[in-house]
Amino acid sequence: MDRKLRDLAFNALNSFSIEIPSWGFANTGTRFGKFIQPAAAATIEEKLSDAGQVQAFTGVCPTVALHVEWDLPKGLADVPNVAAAAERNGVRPGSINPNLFQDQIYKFGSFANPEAGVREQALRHAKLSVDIARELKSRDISFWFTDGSNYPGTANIRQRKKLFEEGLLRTHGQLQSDQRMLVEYKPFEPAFYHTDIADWGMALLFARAAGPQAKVLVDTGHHYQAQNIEQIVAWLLSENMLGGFHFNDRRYADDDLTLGSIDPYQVFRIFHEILFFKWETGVAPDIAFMIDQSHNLKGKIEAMIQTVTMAQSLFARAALVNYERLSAAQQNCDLIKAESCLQDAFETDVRPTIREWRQSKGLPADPMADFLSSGYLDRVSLDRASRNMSSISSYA
Ligand code: RM4
Ligand code: MN
Ligand code: MN
Repeated sequence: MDRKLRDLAFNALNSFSIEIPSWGFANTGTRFGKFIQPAAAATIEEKLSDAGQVQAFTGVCPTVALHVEWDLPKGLADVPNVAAAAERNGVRPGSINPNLFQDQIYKFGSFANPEAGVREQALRHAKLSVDIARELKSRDISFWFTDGSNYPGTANIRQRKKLFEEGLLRTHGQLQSDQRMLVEYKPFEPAFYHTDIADWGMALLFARAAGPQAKVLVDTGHHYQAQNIEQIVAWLLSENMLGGFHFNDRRYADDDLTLGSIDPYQVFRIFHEILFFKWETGVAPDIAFMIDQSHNLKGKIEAMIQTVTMAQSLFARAALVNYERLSAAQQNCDLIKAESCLQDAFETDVRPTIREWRQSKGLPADPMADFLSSGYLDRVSLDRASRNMSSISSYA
């Protein structure tokens, strides 16, 4: 790789970090069952310890996303322990994820539940999530709602839209000036007829209605098969409404597979839109890169290291696009030249450069190999195996 490309890749790598989710280290499964892994984390201490390993070996995951119900079941009372455990393990609490879907009362929705009492409880949980975020010094509160219905005619869609506007507006009013509300969308599952926040347009309208600190969160697995995700990204960037990502790969639905395992070019195109925007406008957009994956069969920490290193590689490659050349080719409608700007960058082998970058930061050149030979997995498997085998009930 020539000097200029190497510098571009180094700059990109210097600016890149990605948040990992606590729930990615726990035993997870499908609605048909769960395969237990001896090394999976069950407590928040264990999840943060595993996340600390990913950070120690890759150096680009300083923060961990937390799910209130699973990681802070006692609410604010859990904050000191979580903060201390994060510090002990060399990571910081990241985005705070309310859980407005698991409690029995949410059978017919949370913010849009027809019953006022349930809506109040949901709003109290949203407020608690904002308070937890403040105490943990986390900026982003990331809202994903399962609200929707399973059969035509069973829900008043317009009324529910209004209830969401009210709930989000009220929750936005509780944010500190430096906090952000991220609104995530998903077309279906668990609701199978209509979902109240089904796509990026709905999330955008809700975020606008909520207030200036609300932005849209794009989970790459939350789209229909043929949807052009990078176009959504480009539109949200141009509207200054792109708040963050939940990255994962998919083949069929919300599969939560390892990033880049199915379609690395898709992820590359998303990174390209972001970097192209930055080059063209001179503005570095404030976007939280986060992973939202659930590795049911692969080892959790290994899958996370695989994800993080793939994300780094795709981001570095996206930074190699020759924007001057691309802009000129687009302007001249030179299709072959324009397209090849993306393809040339995508096909560049950045692996030696990434190894060099890691060594320059005192990180292992091959994080996976070093992690696997560190003995950590054997140690935690021994500690956790018997408990894991006898507890197959909790989701995370
Ligand atoms: C959902 C969605 C949320 C995540 C949960 C666990 O499908 O992606 O972001 O918190 O899964
Ligand atoms: Mn998500
Ligand atoms: Mn999802």
